[in-house]
Amino acid sequence: MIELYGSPTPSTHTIAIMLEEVQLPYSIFPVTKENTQQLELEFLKPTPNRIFPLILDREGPNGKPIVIFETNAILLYLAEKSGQLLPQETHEKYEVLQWLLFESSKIAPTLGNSKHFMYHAPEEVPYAVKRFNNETKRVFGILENQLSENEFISGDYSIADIATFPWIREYERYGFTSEQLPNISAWCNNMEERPAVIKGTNTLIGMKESV
Ligand SMILES: N[C@@H](CCC(=O)N[C@@H](CS)C(=O)NCC(=O)O)C(=O)O
Repeated sequence: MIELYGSPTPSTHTIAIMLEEVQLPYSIFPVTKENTQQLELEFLKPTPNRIFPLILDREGPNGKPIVIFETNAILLYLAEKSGQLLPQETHEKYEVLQWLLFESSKIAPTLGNSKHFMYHAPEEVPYAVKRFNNETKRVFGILENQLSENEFISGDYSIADIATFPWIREYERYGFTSEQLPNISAWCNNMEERPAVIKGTNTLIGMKESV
């Protein structure tokens, strides 16, 4: 049984969707401001970064439990464990890996900062809003172009789609319309029809976003 710890952020949605796709049994443990101290005692000491999501697989490699943080490290672990959603062939595998790393190094930090300065910052910082909004526009442009000739981000449906979708499906929050992003919006519609995406997304509804 895999234990998923997190709150309803894009990254935790990614892991819930992946667990649904590969059909590994799991339970979700909501992380709240109130229970982080207890979690700290149980897990956070052995992990150098106090961030979520994280998973605990009690039946890890060689029967030994394993704790993993960083969304895309968790995706890679689950892809390897299940033998699904990451191609075996080297060219195809690295195509997927480059988009997976693009998600963690560019998409999530850019959109996360953009959202923060637009909606949550305690003071207005026009330069930061402009900088991250410009970069957000560039990120959406890259994906719109990539999806113009591809049904999925890289070859067949893969962990690159699962990592990217929970961020990109919120395109309206960044000021875009579906008419401006026809390829992204078609890809989002396609993703939203997948039973695992529906289930993985719904399973976090009602949970507090609290860390
Ligand atoms: N690169 C990390 C980012 C995770 C992250 O920033 N998590 C936030 C919630 S969205 C968090 O746990 N923040 C708590 C803290 O910083 O103490 C990943 O993809 O897992």
